Amino acid sequence: MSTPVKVAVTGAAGQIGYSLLFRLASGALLGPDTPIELRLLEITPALKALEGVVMELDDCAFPTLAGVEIGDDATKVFDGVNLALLVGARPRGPGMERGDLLEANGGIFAPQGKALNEVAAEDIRVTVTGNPANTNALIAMSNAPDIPQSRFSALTRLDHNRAISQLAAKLGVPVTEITKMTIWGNHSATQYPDLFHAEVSGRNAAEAVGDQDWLANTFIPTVAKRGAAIIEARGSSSAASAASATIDHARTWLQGTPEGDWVSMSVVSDGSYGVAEGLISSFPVTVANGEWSIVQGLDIDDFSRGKIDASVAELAEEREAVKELGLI
Ligand code: NAX
Repeated sequence: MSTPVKVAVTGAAGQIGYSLLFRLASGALLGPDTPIELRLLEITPALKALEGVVMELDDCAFPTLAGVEIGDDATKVFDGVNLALLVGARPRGPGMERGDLLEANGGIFAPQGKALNEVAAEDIRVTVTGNPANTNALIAMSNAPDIPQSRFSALTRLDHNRAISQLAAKLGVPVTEITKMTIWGNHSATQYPDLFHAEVSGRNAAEAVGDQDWLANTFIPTVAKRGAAIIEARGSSSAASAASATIDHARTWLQGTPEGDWVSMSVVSDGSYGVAEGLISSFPVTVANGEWSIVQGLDIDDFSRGKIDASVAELAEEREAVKELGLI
């Protein structure tokens, strides 16, 4: 077996963590031949619960799990990590305004960005799942000046997977027939799941659906509000699906996209498709040799333009707010 890959998970005692850790440890990310070392960060009051989770990890006797370290000090936990999955975040509490939420999360993601900058491995890759994911990733990136900006990303793969699943169900085809799905913009209710570039068995998805009303008034809101629908049904937010998407995202980043397909990743904008430079926004991306590239040259019609602009405007507002708070 090769040298273990060191993977940090924050918020490891939370709901998503409870699903994510077991899949990571069992080889779902790196495969059966690469050992993984887990570095788990929690806040002090959650460390005891995390010890219980580690007992369960031990009890699984996963052949690929080379070690587990836990702690509440980011500079110790992140030391030498190759991949950081930043899941722990401050949820919006009752009466909390957006500014309060951004400030509370700034208090988490600014120091975590600094710690990664100081102690992570040279090849560090960072994925932010904790909400507001795009702006939290922007805060972490801005506080890690020595790490290339391309190593920061936020999770829109869950939205991407939801869009694939909804489209496949509508057309009665297996999910494997759907390619080139794109989520544009922010991981929020303003996100834009785009069927105009997606394909079903190689055919344009919007044409295959042939129902603009379904596309605009059912598909887009169903995908964008799926998180709320799950809370309504389950009584708590998506956890196993979010963990699964976090693994899909990281696996694609490490292993690449297949020929003729792409995925949705929130990455730093270079100005492509009119998305202001420096925002962390969701784009169609291909990945090769561990590096992502934004798919270029897609035609954006007026309908899509309006949707992308609205979501990007929200990201720009969030950036202004965290700038004013001195977080970036
Ligand atoms: P939980 O509240 O169950 O767990 C969060 C954990 O983070 C807690 O154990 C808490 O102690 C820990 N934590 C808080 N501050 C921390 C810090 N400074 N360092 C380390 N750990 C810290 O939430 P869970 O359901 O696991 O969701 C985690 C995050 O994912 C939330 O922000 C949630 O909104 C977000 N989600 C993002 C999704 C996406 O697609 N990007 C979808 C699912 C999910 O809603």
